[in-house]
Amino acid sequence: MRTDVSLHTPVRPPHGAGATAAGPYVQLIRPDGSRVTSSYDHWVNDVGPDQLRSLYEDMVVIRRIDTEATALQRQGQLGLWPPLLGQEAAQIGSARTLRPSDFVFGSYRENGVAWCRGVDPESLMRVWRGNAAAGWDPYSVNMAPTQVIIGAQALHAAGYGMGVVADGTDDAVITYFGDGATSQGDVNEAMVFAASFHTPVVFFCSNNQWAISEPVGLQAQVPIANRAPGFGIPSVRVDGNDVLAVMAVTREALDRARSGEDRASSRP
Ligand SMILES: Cc1ncc(C[n+]2csc(CCOP(=O)(O)OP(=O)(O)O)c2C)c(N)n1
Ligand SMILES: [Mg+2]
Repeated sequence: MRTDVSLHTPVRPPHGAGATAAGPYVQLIRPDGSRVTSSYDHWVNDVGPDQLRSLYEDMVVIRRIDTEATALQRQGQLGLWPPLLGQEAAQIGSARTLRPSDFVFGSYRENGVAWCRGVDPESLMRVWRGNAAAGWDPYSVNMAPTQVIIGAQALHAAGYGMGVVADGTDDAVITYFGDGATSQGDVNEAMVFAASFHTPVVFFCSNNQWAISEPVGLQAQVPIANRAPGFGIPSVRVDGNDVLAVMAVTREALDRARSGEDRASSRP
């Protein structure tokens, strides 16, 4: 299958390395900074000290931008700002695996991803000040504008993925959405289409444990990553505080998406 779900847990897992009450997850760096040996190591063998420093720099920069924008919102300079505090590693680790020709469909919270695509800080805030319908030109950075309709961007990704198949390129598509969004019809419909048409779409669920005031446990009786296999989409849970682990699982998912291995296969 050419689609994937990455579920990450930005809230520090409470039950020790490698597992929470909801089951196992991928982790390459423990909270104390020590390295965990994992079957995912080969996906990040090439990541040396320079790239690790660069990933850290990205996370520091977007936290600074996020802090400033949150302050501007509190001062009334922005009408709204969706903070990404705690989701830095998930956004940077995944976005830094993408090629420029890949296409991103994010929610309203993927400002760190947009930063990695080359969007400047002022442009990240334009929409939230009410100055523009889109903060950036989607085709100059290959990332769709901010999406506030919960889950709608997953459908756009599935459609774009069908276009990639028609074009016959090895580009990949990634769509980001929250834990709450997985209960929306749009996300479920997107997975049906993405799986049925063998599209190169990676579904990245940023599980920050809450959909406004609703905890994830109210809407999901199983780990959210377990929903994907029901659509025929392989899935993995990963520690969203671990930039290296997020990079590893996203590389694996993108590689599967690009490979085209399912395109020639017969359908049921
Ligand atoms: C279709 C739709 N329904 C309801 C809302 C109102 N709404 C805004 S944010 C949000 C919660 C989304 O939670 P989640 O998907 O977990 O994303 P998070 O904000 O945690 O990143 C809701 C219901 C909306 N924007 N769009
Ligand atoms: Mg959420």
